[in-house]
Amino acid sequence: MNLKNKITGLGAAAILAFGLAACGSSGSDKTSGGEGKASGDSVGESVNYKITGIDPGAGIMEATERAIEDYGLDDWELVSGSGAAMTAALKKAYDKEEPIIVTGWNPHWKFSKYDLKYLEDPKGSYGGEEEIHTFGRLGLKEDKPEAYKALEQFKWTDEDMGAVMVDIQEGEKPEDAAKKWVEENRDKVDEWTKGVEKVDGDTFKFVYVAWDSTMASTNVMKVVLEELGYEVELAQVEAGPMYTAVADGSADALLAGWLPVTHKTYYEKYGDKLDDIGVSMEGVKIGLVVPTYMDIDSIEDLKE
Ligand code: PBE
Repeated sequence: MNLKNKITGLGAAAILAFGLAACGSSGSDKTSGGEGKASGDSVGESVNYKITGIDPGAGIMEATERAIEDYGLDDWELVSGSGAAMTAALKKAYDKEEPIIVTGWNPHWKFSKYDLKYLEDPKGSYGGEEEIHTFGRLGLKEDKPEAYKALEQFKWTDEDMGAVMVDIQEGEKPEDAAKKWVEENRDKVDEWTKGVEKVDGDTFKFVYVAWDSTMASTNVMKVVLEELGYEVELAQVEAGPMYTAVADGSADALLAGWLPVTHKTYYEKYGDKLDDIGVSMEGVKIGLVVPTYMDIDSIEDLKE
């Protein structure tokens, strides 16, 4: 344990090294792929008027439909899929230096692996800085006060979560990546569990969606609650069912409440049946993301 404590910060160093390595190789395909944007093509033509989205229930999909309206992108289509399909499409395009527009968010490992930029959003379709809220079922505080207190004290940074995400992306099992992070960041975990008594085999159920960011946070809190003596179950669902499960009490908590914009619709629908336990991260963001080799800066440029 002590030895592990000494290598705290390795995660951040790994991200940095990873990012640099990616930069070093990113130019290698410049001459071969390069269909990028033949001169004369509009951005729309170059990507077939497609924005590569994720799962239909994600808040970023709703925000993107709003952006398509706000910016009058009548010819454009938002293609749904999954977080994994989006990053696979991004990798494929990036390796050939071809144009692609994806729904993107921070924290996400893709920013340490590829050179990417957000398109400016002068109309504010995606809102601004967001927070990630932890939502519990009503009655959780009375039923499982120890877990509740740990969730209340759970707070970390983009960099913390990034370390877990990069390890998972590089092939570690989510639970192993989470365990490693917990062992290397005892000081932070101790803050979350400060004043929390251990329990003896009580159960706890998280619901989550397979978004890379949410898998990282959910697995880390699973490890933390297990160390406190809980038997923790993770149920992977779609975004809508994630909210209904906590609202109807069939799950104890979710860690992916992105507000004020991303999950506004879910919050309006289910907010009064949720306990807003706390904010685990500030300064997160959603938007449209493109590789920096693309010659556009703003969502407005998609109209041309
Ligand atoms: N995300 C990640 C989610 C929330 C967490 C931005 C992809 C979304 O609902 O859009």
